[in-house]
Amino acid sequence: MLKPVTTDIESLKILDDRLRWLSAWTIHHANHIRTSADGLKVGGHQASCASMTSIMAALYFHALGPNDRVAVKPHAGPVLHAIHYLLGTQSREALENFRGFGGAQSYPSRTKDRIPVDFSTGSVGLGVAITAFSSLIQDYLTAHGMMDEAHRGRFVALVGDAELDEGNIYEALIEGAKHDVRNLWWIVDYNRQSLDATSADRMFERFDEIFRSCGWRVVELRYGKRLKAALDANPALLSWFEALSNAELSVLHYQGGEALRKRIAADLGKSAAAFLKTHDDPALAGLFSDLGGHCMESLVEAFDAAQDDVPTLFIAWTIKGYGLPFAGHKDNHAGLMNPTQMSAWREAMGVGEGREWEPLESVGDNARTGVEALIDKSRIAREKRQRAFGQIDIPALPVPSGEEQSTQAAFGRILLEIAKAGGSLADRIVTTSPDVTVSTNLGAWVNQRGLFRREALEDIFAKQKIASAQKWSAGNTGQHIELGIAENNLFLMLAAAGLAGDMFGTRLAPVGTLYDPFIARGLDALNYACYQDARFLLVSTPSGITLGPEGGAHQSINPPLIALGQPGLRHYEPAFADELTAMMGLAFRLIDDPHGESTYLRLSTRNIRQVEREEDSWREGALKGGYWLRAPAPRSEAAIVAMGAVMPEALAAWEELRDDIPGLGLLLVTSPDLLHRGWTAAQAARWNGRREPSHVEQLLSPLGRNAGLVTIADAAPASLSWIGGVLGQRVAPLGVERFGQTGSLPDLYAAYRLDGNAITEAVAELLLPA
Ligand SMILES: Cc1ncc(C[n+]2csc(CCOP(=O)(O)OP(=O)(O)O)c2C)c(N)n1
Ligand SMILES: [Mg+2]
Repeated sequence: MLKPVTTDIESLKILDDRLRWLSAWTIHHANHIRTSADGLKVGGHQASCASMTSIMAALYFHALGPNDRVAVKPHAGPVLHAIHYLLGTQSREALENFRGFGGAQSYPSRTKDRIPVDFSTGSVGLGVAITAFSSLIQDYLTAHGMMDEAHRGRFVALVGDAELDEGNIYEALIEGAKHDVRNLWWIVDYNRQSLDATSADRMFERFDEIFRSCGWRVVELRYGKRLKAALDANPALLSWFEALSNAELSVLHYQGGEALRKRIAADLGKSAAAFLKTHDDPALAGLFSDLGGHCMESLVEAFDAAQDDVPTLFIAWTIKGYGLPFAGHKDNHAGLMNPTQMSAWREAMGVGEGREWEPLESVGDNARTGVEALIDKSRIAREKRQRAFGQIDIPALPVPSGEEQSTQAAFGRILLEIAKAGGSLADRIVTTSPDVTVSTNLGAWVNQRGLFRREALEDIFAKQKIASAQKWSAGNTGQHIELGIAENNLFLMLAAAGLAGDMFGTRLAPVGTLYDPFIARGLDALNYACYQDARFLLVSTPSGITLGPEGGAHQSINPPLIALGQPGLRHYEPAFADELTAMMGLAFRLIDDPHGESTYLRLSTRNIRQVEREEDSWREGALKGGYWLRAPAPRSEAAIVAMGAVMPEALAAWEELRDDIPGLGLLLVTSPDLLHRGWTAAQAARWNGRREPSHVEQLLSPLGRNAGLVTIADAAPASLSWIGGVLGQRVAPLGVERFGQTGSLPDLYAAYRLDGNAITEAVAELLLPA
């Protein structure tokens, strides 16, 4: 083989140019060349891509190892596609269809893109933070002997500087520091521009302090080698440069060499005369564009120097739109080169007309061998990793005994029994909670299985023999990861643990608990977890105004509606402990099934009398979303439709009304979410010629066509009221629509119309002749 004529650095610079070209061209093609079916702007972010191509070239063609995983800044998605195009793992067809149906996705997507995407990104901040949790999960797996040490990797986040305003990053930073997180690189594309404007100067150097105080190494790449040498030789110029505000510097990048000359001459006068004499305008523009994040030597050196496992923040100074006509312009975030600009830039980049998609177009013969060698040597995964499923044996789970039980207490007891029994499921469960472990009944599980910490941590209270129901010693065999109160972190942890099968080849069964109202606090992170098809069980308790004395701030109202609209998450709200057992068994199976999903169990602290079962047919209905707790007579004119903790009221009302309304039914709903999904899926199937009625249609069909339904739930009434639309039956919806408050259950249920009287009145009204 011929020895490459170019050095690796030169080849990396060529790859940088190639990535800048291909990403910009992909976006240009989608906007200006592909025919538009709807006249809508397709969009894309040429400036955000150009800002990062040097960093990404240095990473993907030099620094990354085979086990490293990267969360790519969402707006640099086209650069990732261009990298895989050079590797031969992305097709031209997918790039030509960028942002089109079935084409390369606008923002990297684990599930939708055909190239391997380690983390989906899009909602800024979340992709950064999840890398910390994935690193913790890697530590967890290796500590538990579930992953080979040799397969450990580093977790890299490519971060936009404005992304650093997202609070969830700091929540993750703090949690990571508590857990002594390692093997993390967060690389900031410090172009000092956001979407709207240039970033606030006052944050300069603050980020360094914040990260350093959390134990991170901070590496600032402000200057490229050439610029550094020029400034070192000219202290006045250095001070001048460092005094420029973000906006001033951006303006100069945009205006170019002539403006730089004028400004330097005006500000520095004679002291800069010699310097200006030796630099013409293009040389000036080139020199001042040599920021650290565009200097291949500096990037490679910095990455090579950070080979230990200390978490590291790289602040790489860059220019948004580097090399493009709108470089540095504050409005360039969604800016697109017009066809004239593109054509001029094509020529400047040495790309022949009609040869725009040639991967190594413009790479001269001398350089080609070296460039190809680097592409071949790139150690990143080229294929999507196999998703691991079917790894956990799920035994029959026990039904806790007791005439009266709450679903929350039953949850704790079921987990305890799993812990005591041991086995495959018990070993794969990892629990986590944001400081509500004890109050959501995870305590008994933790006593059995311990807290996870890489370094052992003694329970000082236990050592001093101070009585406590909780044993909180921690070590690297523990199976509970305790989090501080940050619900974003809970969902990011569930996302990371729920992707263990995809990322590390070992499926975990993550169980996270929190109070139901605080789902809202972490909602975007929950959506993010589901978007990536992470698999977990979310247990949300207590819920509703049934929480009584805790009052309105803790009484959740709308989570069932959230669940109704959340893809990838199945909501169950059991009334009885045996239903809960069945649901937990299924939830674990769904975690470990390629066609499964995550489960959200909305539980309650209310002790309710358990029902006697004569046979087992309820179970199938309970898992499908509902069953008749009291069967209606054929063509019955009314039914009560109830969910969850208010079941005693529904049963009492049914007892009271059954004589007056013979054939009155009581439908117990366990999942409005599943019933609704089944209904719409059956409709869609009918359009395709299949005529299978959905579960909810089957449930409601024995009732009379004009039957009245009283729906009741300790939640927003819209959770159930839609049921009337299934067969066109009339509905009187009961539920909670105002904020809750403190009170006893009889007081609250009366005030919010969740009691037997409300049901009786509603049934009576429905049955009155119109
Ligand atoms: C949570 C969230 N809020 C808002 C947006 C819209 N948005 C996309 S990019 C962006 C600015 C990004 O600036 P920066 O992180 O500095 O990236 P770059 O300058 O490299 O494009 C905003 C506000 C988003 N994607 N996610
Ligand atoms: Mg920016």
